Formats: sequence, structure tokens, C-alpha cells
Amino acid sequence: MRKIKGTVVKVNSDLYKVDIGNDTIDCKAKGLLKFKKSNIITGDVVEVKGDVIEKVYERKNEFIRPSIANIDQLVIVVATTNPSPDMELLDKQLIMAEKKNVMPLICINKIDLSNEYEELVKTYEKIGYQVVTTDAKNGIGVEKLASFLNNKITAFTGNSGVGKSALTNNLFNDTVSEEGEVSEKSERGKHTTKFVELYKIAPGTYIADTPGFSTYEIQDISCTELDKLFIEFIPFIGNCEFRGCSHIKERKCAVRQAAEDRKIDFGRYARYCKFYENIKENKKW
Ligand SMILES: Nc1nc2c(ncn2[C@@H]2O[C@H](COP(=O)(O)OP(=O)(O)OP(=O)(O)O)[C@@H](O)[C@H]2O)c(=O)[nH]1
Ligand SMILES: [Mg+2]
Ligand SMILES: [Zn+2]
Repeated sequence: MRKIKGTVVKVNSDLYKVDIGNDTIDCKAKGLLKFKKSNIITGDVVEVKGDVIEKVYERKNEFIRPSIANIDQLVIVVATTNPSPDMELLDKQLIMAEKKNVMPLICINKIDLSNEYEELVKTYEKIGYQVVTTDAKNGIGVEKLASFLNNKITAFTGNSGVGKSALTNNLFNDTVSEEGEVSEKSERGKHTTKFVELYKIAPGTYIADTPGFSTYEIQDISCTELDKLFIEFIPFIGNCEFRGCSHIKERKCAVRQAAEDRKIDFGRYARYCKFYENIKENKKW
């Protein structure tokens, strides 16, 4: 039997859906590959013989939340309201994208429900991030969003109810993924999407809809590397008086000075300080 190379597009316990180019097939994993749960995740490039995955190729990157491998881009979705923007969550996800060298794109969705998002756009565009604004209900801005996706594997991420599945459906002009309600009272989504699933827009162009979350923890980032992951701090870091300055309480700290002078957004600086302390105390984020 011939061996075929493919991409895992969905994992459902020990069943794997594999895209082999002109078709998708349901596969099992061979012997040893089965035992560790994290051994095969969505996005993995695998070698298949018949309907058995025999080999997993080395990953170019890997995210734990959402659980996906080999992505080129991360679209971090935030809603203008319902649920309202969680700035800590946004910054944590940006930090993870920076750490893993994956291109982040910020998508502000539900612009039909509120027009108070200009500050958010300005703050992040000033840093240098690309921001798109969308209304997935009426298809506004979706073409612009689509223009960033060509020939890339992109994962959508963000808390439950922000509209990741609605955006996915809009990009396909079809219901490929179920959408859920957002509770009016708690402003919380209902965790409708249960699996990380890659959808093929064209050969080489995939998007992943992923389960949302309400909390987000980050591992594997040390407090000494955190400042460089807030990319707008980088030009100032070298001007601090102390080498290895933590930018929290040191004298003559160029980063804090820049925040006080509003050359750096003060909210971002405040979140940096909070994350720094959390990492240092080894607390969960
Ligand atoms: N008015 C409005 N409603 C939207 C928009 N985008 C999504 N919705 C609605 O918001 C609700 C939640 O959207 P989903 O797409 O299910 O959210 P999700 O991010 O996939 O949520 P999880 O799967 O739980 O992580 C649904 O009722 C959508 O129809 C938008 O731009 N405007
Ligand atoms: Mg969803
Ligand atoms: Zn400093």
C-alpha cells in the first residue's frame, strides 16, 4: 500500500480526519502514536498508509491553547461587546504569538453592536499590529479579513462568543461550524465549538475554528523575556539605566518613562507589570 502525506484537520478522541489533497479520510493512529494524547493534534503533517497514521512530521510550531500545530497566522478575535473586550486576554495571546513567531492579526468583531472600538484600533495599530474590524452577522469587513488568509494556515482564537464560528461561516458563505448564543446577563458565550478544526478555503489556504475560553494561562515564558514580547517596548529597553531592568521599580527606567510620557500605551504597560509579577510569583495567569 502506498504511503500518502496529509494534514490532520480534526481530532476526535482517537479518530483523526486527514486531508490528503483531493480527499479527506478518517484515520486511526498506529500503535505507539496512540498512547500520548498530545502526539497528534490538528495541523500535524502525517504519513498515512491505508487509514492508519504511521508517522507525524516534526512541527514548525505548536500551541496548547488552542491545541494546533504548524500555523502561519493567529487571528485574535475580540468583540466590541457581548462579550466586551478582555484586554489581558488579548495581550496574553499577542505575547504567545510573538513568542512562537507566528504573525498575529487582531480582528474586532461585532462592530454592528457598538461603535466604541476606535481607541482599541488606534492603540494596537500604533504598536504596529494589523487590525481588521468586522460584523460577521452582516458580512462587513469579511472580504478584508479574507485578503489576509491566502496561502496561509490561520487559526482563529479568542474567548467564547466573540464570533469565531460566525466569521468562519461568513468566509465560506455557508454554515460549516455551529454558532452559539451569548448570555445577555453574564455576557458569556456557551462554548459551542468543541473541536479545533481546519477548513480548507483553497489548496494551501486553511482556517481553523477553535473552542473559545474564558480564562487563559500561559506557560513557558520567563519574566526576563516578557519585555521583548511587548514589542513596542523594544526601542526603549536599551536606554534603561540598569541592564536587566525589570521596568517595574528601577530608577531611570526608559520603558516606564515612555509609558508616563504616553509614548507607550499606559494600559499595556500596566498589564506588563501585572504579568511580570504573576510570572515571578509563579502564579497562574
Ligand atoms: N450582532 C452580531 N452578532 C454576531 C457577530 N458575530 C457573531 N455573532 C453572534 O454571536 C454569537 C456567538 O458567535 P459564535 O460564532 O458562536 O462565537 P464563537 O467565538 O465561535 O464562540 P465559541 O464557539 O463558544 O468559542 C452567535 O449568536 C453569533 O451569531 C457580529 O458581528 N454581530
Ligand atoms: Mg465557535
Ligand atoms: Zn526599564
